[in-house]
Order: sequence, then structure tokens, then C-alpha cells
Amino acid sequence: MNIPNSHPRYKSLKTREKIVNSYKDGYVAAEGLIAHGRGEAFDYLLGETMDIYSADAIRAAACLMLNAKYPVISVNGNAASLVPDEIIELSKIVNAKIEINLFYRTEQRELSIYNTLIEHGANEILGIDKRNSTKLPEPDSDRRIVDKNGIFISDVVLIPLEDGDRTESLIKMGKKVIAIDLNPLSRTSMIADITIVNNIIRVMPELIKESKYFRDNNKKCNSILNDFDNKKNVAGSIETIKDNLLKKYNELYR
Ligand code: PTJ
Repeated sequence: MNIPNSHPRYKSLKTREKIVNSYKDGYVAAEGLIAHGRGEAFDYLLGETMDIYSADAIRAAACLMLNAKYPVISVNGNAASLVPDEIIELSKIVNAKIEINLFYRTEQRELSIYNTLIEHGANEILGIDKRNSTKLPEPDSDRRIVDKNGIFISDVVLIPLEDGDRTESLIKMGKKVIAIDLNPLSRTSMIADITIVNNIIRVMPELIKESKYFRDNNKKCNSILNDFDNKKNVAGSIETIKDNLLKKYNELYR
């Protein structure tokens, strides 16, 4: 379909087109399309911008990844579809491993995501060689299957669009978790060490920019990490939604 770039929701429609094509190509799960729709709804309520709370969380996330000994970026179908280049670029800046880790795991989807990331220039991708698979103690879902040389031994994991059970399991194992999730009410958002409540499409370029900055200005990271309070920050995002709703309400009724 031809989407005219004059359309008021051009960007959003193009993103939908991208994720639907990745579904047709076999690497986004059907359920990933539903998850995307839920994300869109929260993005709408959040005002579809980069607010101060996500900007703060991104700075803290950049610092945490740069200070990590063994950071890993966990990649699922939606992330591979929406931001493949950015995942690879970030992994190089913060020296992180990339690991494919799927909730709706099939070998065909794993391979398809692997091929996509290779096409986009990735060198090493974990989570695909079954000889290196091991299991986290929890959760019961296939998300617990991880790479011995990746998430299993990591100290910091970046998890875009993740479910709460595995987030909890990673935290119980003593790992620091950075989540990217548009839903500030999700269990993942509430329990992660750092939650970036924004659209992965907006987040990744900023995270790359901040990671480059703090790589060269690392001394500032300690105070940024000490000052960051995730619960307060997520509450700020909820407040943004509340303010946006109130503004709309007042426009209609006052
Ligand atoms: O590729 P798989 O098999 O690993 O499956 C991926 C999905 C996303 C289907 C799977 O992880 C899943 O079911 O996730 P949930 O539990 O639906 O959680 C996804 C979260 O991501 C929801 O809270 C959405 O609001 C949020 N989300 C959706 N799109 C975006 C997003 N957050 C940031 N940016 C987005 N573009």
C-alpha cells in the first residue's frame, strides 16, 4: 500500500508496515503484532515524544551498560524488526554481546532473526547454537533458555519488550536489568533496575548518542547511577499519561 507522507500518522503507519512485513518474512511472532498495538496505545497516551523521564532513564542505561563487565542485549522478533542497525551499533559502543532470546521460540524464527542481524552487519550473535544453551532457574516459558556465553554469565542485560517473569528471574540471579517498555504499568517496568518508558524506535538513537557521550565522559556516570531512582522515574511516566489525559479532558469539557 502507498502511504502518502502527508498523512498525519505517516511515521506510525510506516512502522506498522515494517513490523507486518517482518511478520510476513517469518521473524516477528503473530503475537508480536498485538504487542506492537499495545505499545502504540501507550505511546499515544505518553504523547509520542521523548520526555524528561525517558531521557533520564536513557542516560542511566548508557552508564550502566558502559560500566558493566559483561553486558548483553537480548533481541526478540519485534526488536530485530524495528531497530536492527541500532542494536548492532549500540553493541559496538558499549561492548555488549547480542543474544537472540524468544518467548515464542521456533528454530525458524531464530534463524530468520539471525540472518536479518547478519545482513545488517552483526558479527557475533549468541542464543542460536544449541550446544551452548542452558536454562535459567525460572521462568517456565522458553525465555528461560539462554546462551552459556551470553545472558547466563552477564552482569547487565538490556531487554526490549519483555515479559515480567523473565525480568524477575534475571533480577533474582543478581543481574542488573534495563527494560525498554512503553507500558509503565507492566511488571517488567515496575521491577527492572532501569526502565525506559518510551518507544524503542525513539529510544535506540538516543541510547547510542548518550553511550557515545558517556564513553568519553565516564566520570559523570557514578553520580548519574547513584541519583537514578527507577520507581520514581516510572511514576513520572505515569504522571505524564495522567497530565495528557487531563489536558484532553479539559479541552473537551472546559
Ligand atoms: O519475539 P518473541 O517471541 O520473543 O515475542 C515478542 C513479544 C513482544 C511478542 C513478547 O515478548 C510479548 O508477548 O511481550 P509482551 O508481554 O506483550 O510485552 C511487550 C511489551 O512491550 C508491552 O508492554 C508493550 O506495551 C511494549 N511495547 C510494544 N511495542 C513497543 C513496546 N515498548 C517499546 N517500544 C515499542 N515499539
